[in-house]
Amino acid sequence: MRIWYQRPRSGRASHPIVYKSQRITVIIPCLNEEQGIEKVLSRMPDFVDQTIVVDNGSTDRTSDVARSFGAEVLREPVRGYGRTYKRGFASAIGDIIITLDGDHSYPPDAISYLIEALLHLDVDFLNASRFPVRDPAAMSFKHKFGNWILSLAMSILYFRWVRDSQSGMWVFRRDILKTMKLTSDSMAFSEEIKIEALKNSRIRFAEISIMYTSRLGENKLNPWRDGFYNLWFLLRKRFER
Ligand SMILES: Nc1nc2c(ncn2[C@@H]2O[C@H](COP(=O)(O)OP(=O)(O)OP(=O)(O)O)[C@@H](O)[C@H]2O)c(=O)[nH]1
Ligand SMILES: [Mg+2]
Repeated sequence: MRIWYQRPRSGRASHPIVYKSQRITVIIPCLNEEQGIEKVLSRMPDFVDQTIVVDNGSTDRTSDVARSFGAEVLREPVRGYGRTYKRGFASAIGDIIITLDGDHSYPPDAISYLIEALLHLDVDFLNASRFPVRDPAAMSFKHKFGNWILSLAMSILYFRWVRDSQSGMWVFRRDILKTMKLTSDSMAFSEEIKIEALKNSRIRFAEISIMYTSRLGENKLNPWRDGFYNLWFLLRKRFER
């Protein structure tokens, strides 16, 4: 049974919202994403119970913009993508958590479709794959190639085909977090959470494609440094005792 309540345009719901008996939390890490976060939050579906924006020491208006849309803003002063997620997870109350970047490259409109898929496929962790990338401006050839290498490496090391090991959009049941050992504070967090899901036989994992588009605002990723570090992290995690 689906029960939706209306909520004011900005601000959190004034009544409890239940999406097929599941409370929904969206977590968005942000480092100077004032442009992107405005677009992302303006497209946030009404059935989302809790929207957490983790501001990783932004010097622009990211936090103000997020607050104006009624999001819960958490400040994480120590830099790092993984660091922001650990901070966000600690405050999440939803039964289902959805993540996406604050740069408006992942589609908020896909949230309902992804939750439906999680419930319908009866899985615990659903990875939203950016591939095939249909928007030619969304990802350079170099990034596609790097992503392909990293996903191939993860697939070989963990004996499981993963199309997009670096996707930043995941939908999962919050209770699986307590079974995970999440150590990375950096961009490698994205592959680490998938590895923790994949290697646990009690966590059902699936992947589904979404539309990925070009980001708003400035690039922060350092493709060579982050790419090689992520490859090193994969190997270290696979062979650690
Ligand atoms: N790179 C980076 N991103 C961070 C950090 N903290 C929070 N973020 C946010 O994490 C999300 C992912 O980072 P992006 O820089 O978009 O990484 P990406 O999606 O791999 O790279 P792009 O193709 O440039 O979008 C964005 O919303 C960032 O604002 C950090 O320390 N470094
Ligand atoms: Mg991004």
